[in-house]
Amino acid sequence: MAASFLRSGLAAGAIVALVAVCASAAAAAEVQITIAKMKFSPASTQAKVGDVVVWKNDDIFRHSATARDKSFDVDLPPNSEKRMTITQAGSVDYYCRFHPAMVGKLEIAP
Ligand SMILES: [Cu+2]
Repeated sequence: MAASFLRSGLAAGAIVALVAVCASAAAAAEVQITIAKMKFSPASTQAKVGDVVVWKNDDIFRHSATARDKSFDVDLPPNSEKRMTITQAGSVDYYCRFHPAMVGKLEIAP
């Protein structure tokens, strides 16, 4: 009796969680990628088409976020911030044109 009550309670909870996930999937989100001390952070970012990437350069150096597949090339002067709307799904490796050892990855869901 107690066990079946618990089980139905869990099922109801799972349905509520599923609805919440679907609702959030429909809305575009902002994902921030910060450059500090010559590093992209986070190094790997998950996003989806329609989301906006906010590139933020906290360094005193000029950087760029340049896609290896050339799908984007964002110039980032010192202490600047730029917004980029994602229009295409895929896995995109990017780097900094000025410091090629600086690398990151965007995993974009459709
Ligand atoms: Cu750089």
